[in-house]
Amino acid sequence: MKMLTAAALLCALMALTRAAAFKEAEAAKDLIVRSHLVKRATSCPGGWSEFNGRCFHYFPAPMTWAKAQRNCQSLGGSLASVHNVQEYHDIQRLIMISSYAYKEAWLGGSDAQEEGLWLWSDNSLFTYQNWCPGEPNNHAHGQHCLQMNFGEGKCWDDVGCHILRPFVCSKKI
Ligand SMILES: [Ca+2]
Repeated sequence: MKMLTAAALLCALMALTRAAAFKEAEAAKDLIVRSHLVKRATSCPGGWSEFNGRCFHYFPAPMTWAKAQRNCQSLGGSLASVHNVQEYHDIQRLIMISSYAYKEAWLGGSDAQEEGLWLWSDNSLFTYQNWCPGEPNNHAHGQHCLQMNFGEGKCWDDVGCHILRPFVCSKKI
């Protein structure tokens, strides 16, 4: 009898242990699924790099500012806006990694609407600036788009929007 009771107890204990282990495994699985979902919701799509809570992508194919902007829009973004020096350096690094040079590239800045009034194409406020000395100079009254990595300072310059440049898109996560 004692043996039977002991065996029954052992069985019950094993069943309980198994149940607990199963519960634990399910909880772990749930956590993985959840963290995966959370990760998916808070990170950038493949090929995009996350800086400061936004996603950035460098496209090396040169095109006009407007065509570059349209391409960014078709990917759910806009030509990149820049809001501090850290972001600017992050974008410069992105270009360097891809093209092994600090290539001139379009950002989303433009004063085509009103001369001297610079706006970002993603509608964010144009506050941080990194113009090269003497820029923007609106040379020959025809420079309304912002290129980065200009000159020795790798700073900003205004140029004609029709010239062809690689470009950087940004979009929200
Ligand atoms: Ca200029």
